[in-house]
Amino acid sequence: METPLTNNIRPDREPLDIEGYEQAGGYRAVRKVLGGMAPADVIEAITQSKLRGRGGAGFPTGIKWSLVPKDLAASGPHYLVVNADEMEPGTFKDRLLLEGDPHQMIEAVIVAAYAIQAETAYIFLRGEYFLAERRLRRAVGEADARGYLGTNILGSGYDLAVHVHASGGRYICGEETALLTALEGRRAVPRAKPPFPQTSGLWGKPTVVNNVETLCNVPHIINNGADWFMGLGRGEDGGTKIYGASGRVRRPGSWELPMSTPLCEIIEEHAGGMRDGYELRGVLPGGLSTSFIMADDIEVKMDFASVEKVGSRLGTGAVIVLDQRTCPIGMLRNLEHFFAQESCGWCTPCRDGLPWVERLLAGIEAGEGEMDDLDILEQHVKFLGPGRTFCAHAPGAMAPLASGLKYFRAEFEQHIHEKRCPWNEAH
Ligand code: L3W
Repeated sequence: METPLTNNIRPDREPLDIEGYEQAGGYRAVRKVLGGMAPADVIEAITQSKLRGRGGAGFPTGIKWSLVPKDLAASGPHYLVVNADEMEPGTFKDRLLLEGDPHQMIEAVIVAAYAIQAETAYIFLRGEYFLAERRLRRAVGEADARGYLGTNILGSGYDLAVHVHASGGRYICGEETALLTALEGRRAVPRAKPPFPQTSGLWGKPTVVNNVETLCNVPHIINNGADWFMGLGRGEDGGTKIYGASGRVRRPGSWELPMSTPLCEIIEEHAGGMRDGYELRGVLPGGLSTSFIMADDIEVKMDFASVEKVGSRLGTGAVIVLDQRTCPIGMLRNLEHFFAQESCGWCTPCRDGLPWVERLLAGIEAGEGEMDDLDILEQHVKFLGPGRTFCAHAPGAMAPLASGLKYFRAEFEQHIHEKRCPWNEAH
């Protein structure tokens, strides 16, 4: 069945060119900030708004910016890097923002770069986002020609150059320190944290790395204020969130909704519910590297704290739905294949552990597993978990597995005892 992809961020409704963007009120935040706000005032406004990172981790944006050293002469130059390397499976929120409203991105970059006193900014873009790249490059050129970029922007004395960099195309490039290493032209392996990029980032200099969606909130907070932003949410976290839904729902898509919109509302109202003949068993709430939430918790509010309370993470807010006609072991094998393939190979637990996990799952799915395999999988959950590897890649891969071993124990055992995949014939 054809399922039209839906979203309420419509590229055909937003102005792509600078004239249209300005007519719609665009670049007002740049004028306001460069017309009389000190960098510290901008950081304060973002801190007050309680904006939290929308890339998956939810770190407070104002705090991140405030960790950049203030004495530019001693610590400079500073850099702003937009993490637009959107490769989390099921996630396509940033693509919509970049393709649909490129000048909003450029305006956000100018405000954020000014706040942290950076005179160079990079947009590190997923290599396959060809349309976004074209539109961003055009927007940078238009902004430059209009005096929003370059030297002495709008007569303020502030200079900024923005570069669009297309990624070579590995998932690990989205990990912020690997991204910086890639941008420096080296093999994309993560770096140890601390030091965090805010003090030692690109070429060892203070650098802020922010996700696309996070930054796109910034001009609106500057224009409308922190209270307005806080009031947009339906819970403790302010603002909106671009949620998504994929799987056997009627209308897969992405929607900008108030932060804390309940999961059931996203699925029932926006994604149109499950397709005929399919029932929802559980979801991965925010991309692959989150833990399963089962149907019992379908009313959870989709914000950072509420999702943690039911044992998962908000992540990217891109909900991947598991239905009763899909083998959960097959789903886990498929997603661990992705993680194994995308390991950068730098640290041993991740490089060797993930392919081993994939092999065990493939064996169980094929009816060749043994009960001991479940213990070995549990051991991997421990040995590849938080604190055991160089970055969050392998721990991210273990989140769906750990919760899968908990919630789908009966299905694992059924595969092993019956020596076959029950889904192959029954569903
Ligand atoms: C200063 C501290 N800064 C943390 C900063 C840090 C970073 C941000 C978040 O991974 C997850 C990952 C993916 N002093 C700090 C500090 N920071 N502590 O805050 O840091 P962290 O380490 O919590 O997370 P991370 O390494 O950035 C993010 C998961 O998100 N994910 C993937 C999303 C993928 C996309 C995409 O493709 N667009 O968004 C989804 O869940 O697995 O676990 O800036 O420097 N003490």
